[in-house]
Amino acid sequence: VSMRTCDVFTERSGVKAANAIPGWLTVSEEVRAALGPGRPVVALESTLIAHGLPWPTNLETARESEDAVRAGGAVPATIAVLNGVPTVGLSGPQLETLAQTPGVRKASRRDLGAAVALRQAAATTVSATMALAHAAGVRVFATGGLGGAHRGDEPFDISADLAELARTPVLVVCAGAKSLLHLPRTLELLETLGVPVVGYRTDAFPTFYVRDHAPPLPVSARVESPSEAAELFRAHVRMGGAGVVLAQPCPADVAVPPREFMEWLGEAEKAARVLGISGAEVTPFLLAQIAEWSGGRTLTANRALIVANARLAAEVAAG
Ligand code: PSU
Ligand code: MN
Repeated sequence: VSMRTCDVFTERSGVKAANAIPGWLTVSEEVRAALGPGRPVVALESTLIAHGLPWPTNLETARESEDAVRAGGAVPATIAVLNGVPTVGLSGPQLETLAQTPGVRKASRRDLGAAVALRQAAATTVSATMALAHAAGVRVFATGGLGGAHRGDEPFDISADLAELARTPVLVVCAGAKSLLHLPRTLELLETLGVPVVGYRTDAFPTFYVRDHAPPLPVSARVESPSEAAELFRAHVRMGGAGVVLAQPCPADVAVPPREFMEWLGEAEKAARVLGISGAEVTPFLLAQIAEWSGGRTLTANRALIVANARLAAEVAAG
């Protein structure tokens, strides 16, 4: 099976027809029409819409990302669970509803079955989006920043994104991992899990909307072009590997200076402790607090990097 699905990415042969899509998965007409003949498709996630960014920046970012994918020569496929139905390729109105509805579940990989059985709406994280993209035969996925190992030892918290990268052959284009994490630990875990961390025109692992981590963190490989990235991914999967991280630095003009960021993060972590925030709520809470304290600067950067990643992902998928 994995050899076959791999063909979608390697050849435009039409080997994998749309009818290989499982019955439990709803795939939009447009995405189906692209997947059939093997035209490039880029998956986009929905947690950053429902939980990562506030209204109306969330909807604007989602639309701009889809536009960026099209401009890069691919078809966008935003992924979520709608009333218990895993869906690849949200329509405009579906996207808008997701962006506006409060209380949508945040689903990582383990929550997908519950969302289906309980007929819930769920926004998918990187891990759940990878799982559904893979089921549809979509090989390339763009997001903002990966989850990873959180700072401190208590509460213990490691994102399901890392485990999913270890098992699911999807290329994840991102701005590295979120700057609010324990980044050296996150990178060590990715190595342990056999996940290549590839810098796009950089030797230093990008850290979300903060560009410069001191000291610089190493990537496991560097590529200079979308086609090199695609070739590395194909080689990795051919030899039995699964997920690959393609990390592109945040656009320099909007990146947040590290010193200021660390102050905001310290305050946000304090607030999280006082309020007893834990589990899946931690990341959205910290992002929202930091956005507030930064006067919206982190939102500008977050949006810009998501759109830039969508564009790059399209070029890789089309390449
Ligand atoms: N990128 C962003 N904003 C986000 C996310 C990514 O720019 O909110 C989301 C992704 O869905 C990622 C999740 O999987 O944050 C990580 O959540 P957690 O730390 O709970 O695993
Ligand atoms: Mn967690």
